[in-house]
Amino acid sequence: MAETVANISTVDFDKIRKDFPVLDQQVNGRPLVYLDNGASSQMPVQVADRIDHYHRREHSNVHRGIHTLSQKATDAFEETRKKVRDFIGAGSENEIIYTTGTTDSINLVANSFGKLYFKEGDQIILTEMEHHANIVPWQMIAEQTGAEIKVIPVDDNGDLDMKAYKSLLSEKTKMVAVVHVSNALGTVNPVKEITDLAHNSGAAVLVDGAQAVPHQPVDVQEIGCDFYAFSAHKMCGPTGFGILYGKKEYLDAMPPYRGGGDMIDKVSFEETTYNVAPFKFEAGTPPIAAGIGLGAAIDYLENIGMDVIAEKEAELVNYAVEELQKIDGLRMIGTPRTRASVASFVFDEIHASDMGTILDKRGIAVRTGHHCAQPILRRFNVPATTRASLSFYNTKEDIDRLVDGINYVKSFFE
Ligand code: 7TS
Repeated sequence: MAETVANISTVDFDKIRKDFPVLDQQVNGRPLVYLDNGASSQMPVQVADRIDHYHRREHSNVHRGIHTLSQKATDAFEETRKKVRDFIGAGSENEIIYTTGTTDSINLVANSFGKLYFKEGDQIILTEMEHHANIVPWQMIAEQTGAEIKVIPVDDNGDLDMKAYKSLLSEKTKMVAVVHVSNALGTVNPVKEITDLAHNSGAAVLVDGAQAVPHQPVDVQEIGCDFYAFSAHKMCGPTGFGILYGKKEYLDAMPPYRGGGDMIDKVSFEETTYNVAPFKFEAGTPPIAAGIGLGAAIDYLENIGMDVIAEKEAELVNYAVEELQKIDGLRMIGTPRTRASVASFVFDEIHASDMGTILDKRGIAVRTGHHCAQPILRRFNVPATTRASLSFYNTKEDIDRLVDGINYVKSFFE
C-alpha cells in the first residue's frame, strides 16, 4: 500500500510533468493536450530508462539460467512481484500472478476458476458498466459450463443499483465480477460493500481495477476481494504486462490455464505435475522488460504518493466537470456520487467522432466511441461519447484548452 511521502501543496507538479517528454511536443501545430489516459497513460523517463538499461545491460531469460546475467534479470523481474505486493497490500508475493494485462488476468480467472467451480445453473453476477474484458470471458465460460450471467443495473447517474444487487445474490451465485472504476462513466464502485455481500452469499469476487490502481491507493486485503486485475500501461508502465492478485486458497486449488515451460514441476509422457502458484499460471518466457518496467513505474508513483495523486486528480476532474457543464448543449454521461479521472459527454447535434477528429486537429487527444463498454452506452441511449480521461500530470490549462476546443467544434454546428 502506498505511503504518503508529501503533502499535495509541497509537490512540484510542473517538475513532474517534465518527466514525461512525450507531453512536450506539437501535434498538428499546437502543443499536445493528452486526455486519453484511460486508454493508456504516458511513461516517465525513469521507467523508460529502466527498461532501456535492462535491454542494454541485463537482457537474459528468467528462472532458468545459472549464469550471472540470467540471475540479474530474474532478480529484477521478481523484485516487481514484491513491489506489487506492497503496492496493493497483498499478503504474499505468491498471490501476485504476472499476466499480459487486465484482459489476460480476467480470462485466466474465468477459465481456471470457472472450469473448477461453475456448473449448470450457477450464476455469475456482472454490472451493466463493465468493460468488454469483464463481460466476454464470463460469457465464454458460461457457455461451456451452463452457468448463467446476471447483471446489476445502473441508475440514471451511473451508480450501481445496490438494492437490485442484493436481490440478485443467492446460493446459486458463484462469482461477482465488478469494475472498481468505470472507464466509460468514471463511477467509483463500493467494492468493499459489494465484496462483503458476495461473501455472505458464499460467492467469490473479482474486481477489475484497470482504472483504479493508477489513480488511488488500493488495498486488496481491505477490500477483501478474492481476485484483483490491472494493467501496467495505464499506470505509467509499459504495454504487454499486467497483474492478477488472487487469494492463496483459490490459487492453490485452481488448475493452470496455459501449459508450457516454467509452469511445471515434472514432465513425462505418462504424467505431468505442476509448479506452485504463482508460477503454475505463468507458462513460457514472460515479457521480462515490461515486468521490470512495472516495478519502476510503481517506484515512480509511490515516490509521488498515491494519495497525493488521488487528491490532485480529484481537483482536476472536478474542475473539468464544472467547466464542461457550463457548455451549452453538453450532456454528461455519468454523474456518479464518486468519480475518478473520467469525464464523458455528448451533444445531441454533434457526433462524438466529429468532435474527436476536430479536437485532434487542435492537438487535443481524447477518446471517442463506445470505450469497449457497449452495454452501458446502450443503457444511456447513446452510441458513443467523447471521453476526457485525466492523469496527475495534466493541468487546468489542458482542461481550458479542451473547453476552448469544444466551443470551436460547436461553432461549426451552429
Ligand atoms: N477493464 C477496464 C475497466 C478498462 O478500462 C480496460 C481498458 C480494460 C479492462 C482492458 O485493459 P487491457 O489493458 O487488458 O486492454 N480500457 C480502455 C479504455 O478505456 N480505452 O482503451 C482501453
